[in-house]
Formats: sequence, C-alpha cells, structure tokens
Amino acid sequence: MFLSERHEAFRKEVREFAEHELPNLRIQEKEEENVFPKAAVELLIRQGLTGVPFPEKYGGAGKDTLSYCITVEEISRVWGSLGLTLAAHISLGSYPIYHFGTEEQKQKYLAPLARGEVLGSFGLTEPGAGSDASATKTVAEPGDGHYVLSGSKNFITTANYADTFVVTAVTDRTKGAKGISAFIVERNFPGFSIGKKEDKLGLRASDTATLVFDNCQVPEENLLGQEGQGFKIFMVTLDGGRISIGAMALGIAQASLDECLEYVRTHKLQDEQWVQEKIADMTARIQAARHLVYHSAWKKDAGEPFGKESAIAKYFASETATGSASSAISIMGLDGISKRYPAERFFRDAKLTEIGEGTSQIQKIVIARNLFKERGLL
Ligand code: COS
Repeated sequence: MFLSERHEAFRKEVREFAEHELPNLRIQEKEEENVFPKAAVELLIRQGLTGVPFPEKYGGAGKDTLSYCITVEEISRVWGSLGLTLAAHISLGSYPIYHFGTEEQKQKYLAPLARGEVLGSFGLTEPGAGSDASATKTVAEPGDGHYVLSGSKNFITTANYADTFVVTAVTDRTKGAKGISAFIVERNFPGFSIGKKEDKLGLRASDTATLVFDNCQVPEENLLGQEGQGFKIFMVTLDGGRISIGAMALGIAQASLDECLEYVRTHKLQDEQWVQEKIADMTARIQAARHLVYHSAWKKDAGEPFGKESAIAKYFASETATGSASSAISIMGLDGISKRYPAERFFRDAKLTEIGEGTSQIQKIVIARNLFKERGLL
C-alpha cells in the first residue's frame, strides 16, 4: 500500500523509538515476572503517543487513524504487551468519551487521557457476557443525583493502572440490549474496587484484572450518551478497536517474520525450499493483512462505514499473527521454543489477537451480517 511521505516519516520515528528505547527495559524479564511496564508507558507519554488520533484541543496529537495504526503496529512489533496497553487506552478507554461524550466530559476525562496523565480502561466482559455482549448482569439503579452500580467485569485490560473506566450496566432489565447504558467510572468512586489479577499465557506484562462494583456511586453526569445507548456505544467503540487489534497482530506477525529472517541468515537456511515456502507464505499474508488494516483505518478516516472492514482486518491479521508465529517456530526448530529467542513470546502473544475485542468467530458474524445488510438480505 502506498503511504504518504508524512506517514512514512511518522513510521520511521515510531520504529526508531520502539527499537532503541524499549529493549533497554528488559522485555523478556517483565514478561516472565508478569510486571506492568510502567517505565515503558512513561516513554510513550514522553514520545507523545498516548493520544495520537485525538484533536490537539483535547490533548491529542491531532493525527489520523492510519497514524494510530502505524503506532500500535510498530510498538507491538517490539513489545506486544505495550502495544495492547496503548491500544486499550486509546481505542477503548478514550475513544468512547471522544465520540459520545459531552464537551464537559471531554475536557474532564479525555484531555488527561490523551496527554497520558492517566490511563483509560473499558469494562464490557463479564463472567456470563463475553461473546454475547448484551447478556450484561451488572446493574445501575438510579439514585438521588447518581446511579448505584452493582456487579463485576472480568478480563479487563489495565484495570490495576487505569484511573478512568468506561463500563456498561443495565438500567432497564425489560429492554434487552436497549436497556444497557454506558458510564464513566473513576478509580476512587466509593464502592469500586479491583479484584483478582489474571496470570496469562501471553502479553503477561499487560495488566488484566476484575472490576468490582459494590453499590458503587456514579454521578448522573457520568452517564455516557443517553440511557439505553450503552450497547451501541460499545459496539461502535469495538468497530474502531478492532482496527487497532489488527494493527497489533500485524506488528507481532512482522516481528515473527523479521526474527525468522535473521535466523535464516545466521543459520544459512536460504537454499532450503521448505523454508522459502514458509517465508513466502508469511510474507504474502502479512502484506495482505497490512492492506486490510490500513484500508479499514482509511475508511474510518474518510467517514465511511468501516465495521465490516475492521472485522475483516482483525480476523485476517490475527490469524496471520498466529500462523506467522507458528511458522517462525517451525523454521527455528528447538531454538524457536527456547526462551533464548523471542519467537516463543510472539507465539504466546499472538493468540490473544484472535480472541480480544471479539473472537474470530464473532468477526465472521459481523462480516456476514454487514454483507447481508449491504445486499438487502437482512
Ligand atoms: N454499530 C452500531 N450499532 C450496532 C452495532 C454496531 N457495530 N452492532 C450492533 N448494533 C446495534 C444493532 O443495530 C441493534 O440495534 P437495533 O435493534 O436498533 O437495530 C443492537 O445494537 C443489537 O444488535 P444485535 O442484535 O446485532 O446484537 P447481538 O446481541 O446479536 O450481538 C454481536 C451482536 C455478536 C456482534 C455482539 O454481541 C458482539 O460484538 N459480541 C462480541 C463482543 C466483543 O467483542 N467482546 C470483546 C470484549 S471487549 S474487549
């Protein structure tokens, strides 16, 4: 895909930052020890990457979605956990406030998020509401000037380190998806706490934990959008978020290929036809995935519907990431599974991209439903 000089220059800048600054932070150790990369987040803030796609008047960098994709791709190429932390902060923790928030909410919450003064998080998933996102059990009862939230959310990215949480809760049980509302919750609201931290297969330095609402008092003015609009707000947010998971998958896939090429060079495997076949396959799929991810970003920036394209991009890029990471290990043999090389980390990290922000199966539902709607079948 043809990128403008401006985008190429931005990629160069982010790549140099990621390649030179991040490896000093002992990535492998942090991953093994399950430790959140605070120092790396500080570097993202210093580099001005915490609000890439938001206007400058809200503390952002005023760039487009394509630049944001490039950012997540290049960071994830070096450190998947940091790429995920950034993607969750921007696409999930900040974007719904930017798109659906009042001017007051944007000034109060979005600006500090975009400037990196605080981190954002997003609470949708519950023990009984994963793929079936409208099965939310967390409730929000209206009180005197506030709502009272009760329930819990699980597998929430950056739960222990975020200050602002955008969450869903049921305000009217009789209305199904249309009875769900969205709220902005601050970490220090009474009745809100963080529960169990997950110990994960991959992306171990990214923080994942449970949110607990025990009669949590949320001021009325922290309702995001209108009552009953929460499910749509979250679906629209996920349409955009899936572009960034596609970009993250692309970064991991590219990292696997780059690692493999270095191994082929040092082990003189260039003449092996089976190696050529695997490398060719990885290269073709990565190139196709890159076109799909950038195309969905371009559609979003052009103001066109992009939900089908982002689902296609996420589906294809995430399966490309797991496939590339697996092929890299096959080429490297036992070295591929050794902790002496990062290939095994890419393999473990890639799997989340097929699951988070909607599994591959969910992406296929979204793709088919959108297509049916376009063709008048639904
Ligand atoms: N944009 C705007 N509105 C949307 C939408 C979107 N992308 N997707 C759904 N809606 C609307 C529908 O139009 C419908 O409203 P109307 O009744 O006014 O037409 C309403 O939301 C309900 O939609 P639908 O009937 O399609 O909902 P389903 O319960 O069938 O769920 C899926 C649809 C499966 C696509 C949804 O539950 C989903 O995305 N699940 C995966 C959730 C996920 O990604 N979780 C990851 C964890 S968060 S990191």
